[in-house]
Amino acid sequence: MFELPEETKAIQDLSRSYGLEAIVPGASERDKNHKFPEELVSELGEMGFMGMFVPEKYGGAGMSTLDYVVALEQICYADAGVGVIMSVNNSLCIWPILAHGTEEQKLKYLPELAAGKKLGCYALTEPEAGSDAAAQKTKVTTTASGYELNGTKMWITNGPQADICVTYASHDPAERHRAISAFILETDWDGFSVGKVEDKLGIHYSGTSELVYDGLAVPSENLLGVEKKGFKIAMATLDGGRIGIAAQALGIAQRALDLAVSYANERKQFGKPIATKQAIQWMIADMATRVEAARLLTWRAAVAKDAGTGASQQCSMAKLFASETANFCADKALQIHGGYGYSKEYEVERLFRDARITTIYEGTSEIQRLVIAKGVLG
Ligand code: COS
Repeated sequence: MFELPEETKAIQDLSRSYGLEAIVPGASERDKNHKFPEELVSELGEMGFMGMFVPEKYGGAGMSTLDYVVALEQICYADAGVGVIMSVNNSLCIWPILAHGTEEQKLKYLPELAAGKKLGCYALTEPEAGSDAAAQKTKVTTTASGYELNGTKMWITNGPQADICVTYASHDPAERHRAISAFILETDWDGFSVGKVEDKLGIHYSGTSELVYDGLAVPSENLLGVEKKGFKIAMATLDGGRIGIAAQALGIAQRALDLAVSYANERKQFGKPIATKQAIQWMIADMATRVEAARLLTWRAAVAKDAGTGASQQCSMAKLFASETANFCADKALQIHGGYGYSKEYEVERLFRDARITTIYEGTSEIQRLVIAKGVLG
């Protein structure tokens, strides 16, 4: 697929113009003051971008995964920190409720999440369960009215601000993935608290924190899916999340390329713009080629997900390649800017920091290679 459908192009235009007009201007300031962009999140909700593939019946925009990645790329082109807030809400909180929730759960939680009136997060990672996600130590016990959760999650994007949390806990850690259940939590319940808020290298104003469950009572109707089948929900959710991160990385990579091109055409050394030098041209050519390839992989994964054709491998390929491309392009863009690129006065410095997380969260590059190799080798 090389041409986007007309309706997807319209979403691309809308997200691009909104990103450039409303998001770009405050990006540097947000990076400095670490302030969560509440107003932007509300506006993204009003535009239908916080619940893009939620059907209209549940208050969403009823769009496709392709529409979602195209819009997310543009929002991240404007500012990847805003984009990840949108990505986590759509891919990691809304999607599992939509795919595995009961009708009551969908009616209760999706409309406000899709409207940007409530914010979602996804809490799987723990201090000792990072890449080894099945090593869950958060413990769930059954009670007369449902369940009780005890444990600590960490690196939770949107953790400090979230109202709704899709989380995971084990009935018996020795049973690894066979004993994990998924739950929908409301963060104002007794026994739920936000722990340490992380001070990060980049994407400063998207909150990242620990979440602590201390005798957290969860009613039985908030079990998501079937008891002890939560690990598959976690993995399938991450498949979709990885396409979102691919789109985020793509936005960063394209921005780095565009800034590098514009600087290379302006900056004169040895009496000519540096864009006339082959050393610079080769960097630009490599960046442009990788960006195009990353975009095609990302679009292909989105289409495969919509078609329900077991997209795990495509999602991992898109995430792996796009995130490595974001880092490559941010690095080269900084190099092309020379000393100026190392200064906070130039946007490429922020892109370099923001790009770094994309090869780590929602599965490291090493985990993506593992998933891809498993698909290839069988
Ligand atoms: N969709 C649905 N089910 C899946 C799946 C997917 N994408 N991937 C695996 N499963 C199922 C398997 O089919 C298997 O089911 P059965 O017991 O019925 O055979 C089960 O889940 C366990 O699979 P597997 O044995 O492959 O699990 P591992 O413990 O070896 O873990 C990896 C596999 C490493 C790929 C997984 O733990 C992972 O993705 N880790 C990274 C976690 C991550 O991305 N964390 C970031 C969190 S968000 S910041």
